Amino acid sequence: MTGHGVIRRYRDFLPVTEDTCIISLNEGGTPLIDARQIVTEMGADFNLLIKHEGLNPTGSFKDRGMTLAVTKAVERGAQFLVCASTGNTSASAAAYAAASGLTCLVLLPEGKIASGKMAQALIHGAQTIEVRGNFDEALNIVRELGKRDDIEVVNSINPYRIEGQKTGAFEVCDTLGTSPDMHFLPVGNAGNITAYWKGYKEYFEVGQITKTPKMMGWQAEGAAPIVRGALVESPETVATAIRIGNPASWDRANEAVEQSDGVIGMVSDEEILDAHRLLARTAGIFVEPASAAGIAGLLKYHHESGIPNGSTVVVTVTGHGLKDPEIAVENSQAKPILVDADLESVLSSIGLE
Ligand code: AN7
Repeated sequence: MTGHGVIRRYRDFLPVTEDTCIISLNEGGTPLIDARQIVTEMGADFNLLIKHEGLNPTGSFKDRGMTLAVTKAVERGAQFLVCASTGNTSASAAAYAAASGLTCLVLLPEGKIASGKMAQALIHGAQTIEVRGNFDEALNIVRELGKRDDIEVVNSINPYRIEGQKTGAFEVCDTLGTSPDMHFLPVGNAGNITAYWKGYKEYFEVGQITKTPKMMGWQAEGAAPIVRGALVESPETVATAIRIGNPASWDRANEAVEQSDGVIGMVSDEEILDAHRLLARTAGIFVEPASAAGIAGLLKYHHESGIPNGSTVVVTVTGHGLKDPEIAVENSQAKPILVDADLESVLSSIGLE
């Protein structure tokens, strides 16, 4: 491994040359955190490791693909970066655009972006447009904009996004020294499940690993087109990041699941919020609701089908909890206690004398 960021680290697997000017914010290198407390809580017996992608520079996994998409946009001389987003792609695009000097335009579904993500688009100076419609409608407009030569679309319909994101799988294998048995993750536009599976397959082909994991993808019940096998016109879920009714990588998500002998399932908002709280309370890991869908899927799958004892299971949590502070305050089901500024008041407020 040489240098920082996923392009330098994995350049042999990526479409760059010695002359490529790399736009990086030192993304990647995120930890794989042992979360055995959750396994104990489940009454199960397997190895659980959480790949905390919220610890990327803009707080989500999107940075892995954005570094390459923006690097390649600069290389070919594009002037504008454009994306539709439920919030994290736009946050990442805005930051990498700022670092590269390109102009960024983001199209967001009105009123459905977590406040932290909106703050990111605005502070990085992206032209921020709210569309009276949902993500799928915004993406359709972006596809049209992408027909112009001066515009680079940086949604995951841009193949470089998937290429960059596959480095998540490389890192998991490099850290474990092998492939996990199962890999759980949330599914929205289905770019990440596509990317992880591509990464595992490439590592298998070069002999870096001798087996590949079952890919276990999870959608929210109100936005589960792949599970239902039908487009969802008006997707709804508390996990706004995965509020998507017509995923761009739909077919490739199905392929990943079929080829890996995995599963694509769905979880309710209640299950997502329970997992969001569980992860924070039991493992000390704070994620946004969409990221908790993978954990909710893990609990559901174990309950219904059982995870074999001794398996190694990785769950990618995709975005940081601070992206969506309002949901966290609400879902904590707790409130601060207000007291007078003296010792007795503090002690008595927690039942001590
Ligand atoms: C935290 O930012 O689609 O299945 O526009 O932000 O690869 O789409 C975000 C998706 C999971 C789903 N977790 O990943 C966007 C966007 C978080 C996310 C997903 C998203 P994909």
